[in-house]
Amino acid sequence: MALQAATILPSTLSIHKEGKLNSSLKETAIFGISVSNNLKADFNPSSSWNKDLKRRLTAGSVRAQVATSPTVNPSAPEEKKTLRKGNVVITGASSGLGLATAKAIAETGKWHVTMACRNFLKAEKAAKSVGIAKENYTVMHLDLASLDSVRQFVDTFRLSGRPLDVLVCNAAVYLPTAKEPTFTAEGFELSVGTNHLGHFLLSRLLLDDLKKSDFPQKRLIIVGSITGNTNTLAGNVPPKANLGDLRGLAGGLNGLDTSAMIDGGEFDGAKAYKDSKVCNMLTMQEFHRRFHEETGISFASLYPGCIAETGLFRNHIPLFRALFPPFQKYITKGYVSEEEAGKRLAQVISDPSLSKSGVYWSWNKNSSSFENQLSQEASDAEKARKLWDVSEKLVGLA
Ligand code: LMG
Ligand code: NDP
Ligand code: PMR
Repeated sequence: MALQAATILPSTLSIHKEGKLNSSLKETAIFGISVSNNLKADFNPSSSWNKDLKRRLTAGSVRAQVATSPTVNPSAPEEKKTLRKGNVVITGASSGLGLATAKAIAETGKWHVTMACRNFLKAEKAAKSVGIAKENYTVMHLDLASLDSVRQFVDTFRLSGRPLDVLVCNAAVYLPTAKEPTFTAEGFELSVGTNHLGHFLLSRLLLDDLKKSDFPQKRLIIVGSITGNTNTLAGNVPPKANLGDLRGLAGGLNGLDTSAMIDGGEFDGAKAYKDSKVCNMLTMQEFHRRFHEETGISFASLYPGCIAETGLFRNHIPLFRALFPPFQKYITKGYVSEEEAGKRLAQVISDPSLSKSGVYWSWNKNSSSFENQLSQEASDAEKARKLWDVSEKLVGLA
């Protein structure tokens, strides 16, 4: 531990001296709420909901359901956009950021949240404990550490008949004290397998569903982090993220005939997590390049702030868990509460002013959002393309 401290401190202090973290970045103010979302209609789970909606719209019977918006003229084409709740799927909504986001977005009354979770009971209890109204959420089973489970989730979601308007890839595991790698059902190292590969397959499969949605603002959000970005102080705390030439990933991350690490190096749980976050941010940009223009879907990533008390740190040593929150609150001042972080992610889901595609959002001390810059590696287009190709093969899409 003393050695660890000795290796961390000099590098963090020298980075700090550069003192230019995020300072040159453009800020974007947060504006009000969605106009089109003001309209409310109950969800109709028939597969022909879309046609039904249009029929009711033209018949004018929709007026009965839109008491909150008396100015609507159903025959005006621009008002035809949305007369129903938005539907968002959030992975890992059973704790931390995912749960806080589910609560924040459900509370608007304009969204139905599908909580895609590996522990059904835990998720149900969590939703109840934070007071999400029954009609505003559904728990559906999803274990990202199994590609079969990902495919099953997609099938179940489709059977539900719900449209998909926004997908949030939020779930993650962090194994900082693991000495040996552990693996997903398909034998991929667990952190990259869960955080990146599971989400990669999920979002590739659900892209079709997003395309079909008639919602005015369709989004695919993949949660990133500052610790994967080596252009920041936090990203320079060892071990640093580095995907190298992806040789370990190309070999299947199985720890047998190839390394369990993306870059082919020795296993390091903290590095595997940070590498997985780089993959998340690269994947978002590759989606943007391939699909934004064609589909109109907005692709985004974000760093919501340091939510130092979530379950993410459950595998860290007790001393770390005790000191990390005060360290972030009083020394780095990077701390945010789960509630605040949930509101931030909820903005990326639904705020019209955060609809730009290809953006990595962050928030400043006044909680104003801005378009942040990614590190060189996390914005490397060639690496993103290669990551996409290798990941496609691993999850059986190519
Ligand atoms: C490591 O453990 C794992 O071993 C490794 O495998 C990997 O998982 C890695 O990145 C993940 O984590 C974490 C270990 C690293 O952290 C701890 O064990 C936390 C306990 C540290 C105990 C030190 C007590 C010192 C008291 C300081 C009081 C402030 C609270 C500090 C909380 C630190 C939490 C991160 O070990 C360290 O991180 C070493 C930390 C060394 C103390 C740092 C003191 C803060 C200095 C901040 C400098 C910022 C610049 C300010 C400049 C001011 C100049 C005057
Ligand atoms: P939590 O541990 O509280 O939440 C993680 C969620 O992921 C949990 O709901 C967990 O389920 C779920 N999960 C883990 N493995 C799987 C799996 N195999 N299948 C399905 N779900 C799974 O952590 P946070 O809320 O902090 O993390 C949420 C996101 O925020 C992550 O992407 C993380 O990288 C990111 N982030 C967090 C920061 C922080 O400071 N905490 C900072 C920056 C980014 P279960 O409840 O069953 O364990
Ligand atoms: Mg970090 C501005 C400084 C800052 C911020 C915003 C974070 C965020 N961290 C900062 C600085 C430092 N951290 C410094 C100076 C140190 C050395 C003392 C430090 C240490 C540290 C550790 C040991 N920090 C950590 C750890 C973890 O185990 C966490 C981690 O890396 O998980 C991968 C972590 C984090 N610091 C953050 C954030 C957001 C994390 C949580 C991980 C994440 O979600 O990406």
